[in-house]
Amino acid sequence: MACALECRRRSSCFSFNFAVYQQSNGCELLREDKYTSSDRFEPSQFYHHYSMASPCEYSPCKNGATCRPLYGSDGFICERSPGSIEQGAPWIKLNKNEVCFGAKDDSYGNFTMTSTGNILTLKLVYISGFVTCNNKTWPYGSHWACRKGSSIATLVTNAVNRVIFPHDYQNMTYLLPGYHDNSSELIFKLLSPPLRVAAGDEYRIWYNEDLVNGLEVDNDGHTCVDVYALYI
Ligand SMILES: [Ca+2]
Ligand SMILES: [Ca+2]
Repeated sequence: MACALECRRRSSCFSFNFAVYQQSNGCELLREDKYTSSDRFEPSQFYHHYSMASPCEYSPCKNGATCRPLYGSDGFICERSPGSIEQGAPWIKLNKNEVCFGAKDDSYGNFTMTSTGNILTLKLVYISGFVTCNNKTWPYGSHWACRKGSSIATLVTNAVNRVIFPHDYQNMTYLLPGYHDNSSELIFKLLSPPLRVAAGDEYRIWYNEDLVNGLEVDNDGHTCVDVYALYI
């Protein structure tokens, strides 16, 4: 019906109300839906409420995370807290061979975007290896950080080494809620607005000290990963 088509055409429409009695003004397009405004979602005798179809109908999120629909890709994300992602779909794998990054001598790992569009976040899935910021200490090394128990030192930049993830990078290691130095994966916080990318664009995974040319002579190791993007 016309109201549904109108909502589908507009990226700002996430659901709509349709009047039960035609003497009122029919179609009301809404910028929110029952997932983003569940507190305001209540029965009405004057309107029927319609949502765009979404995987959130099937409650894919666990551990109390909130499901947010991604209508453009028929996907979803599970938010632990605003912007902090525990899970999402559909993840698009970007690399064919594993991507390895080192801790010194500008040994970043690179990958390219597979299609043009807007991405919300990236996921790095650990395969093998370790990195360390000090090879004199034992035991040393972790998947993503300086040493065991320290904050995350793994960054993603574009092809001219501007840091894209984390979005609030300040030339140092950082905390990523829900993840730690030896997590089996890292999902970066959501970008707002999403990042426009083109097929073939190069991006790089860097170790923080290697990017900023900090004290890297005593660094060591490589970490190898698979890289996934969440297109909106
Ligand atoms: Ca060092
Ligand atoms: Ca360097």
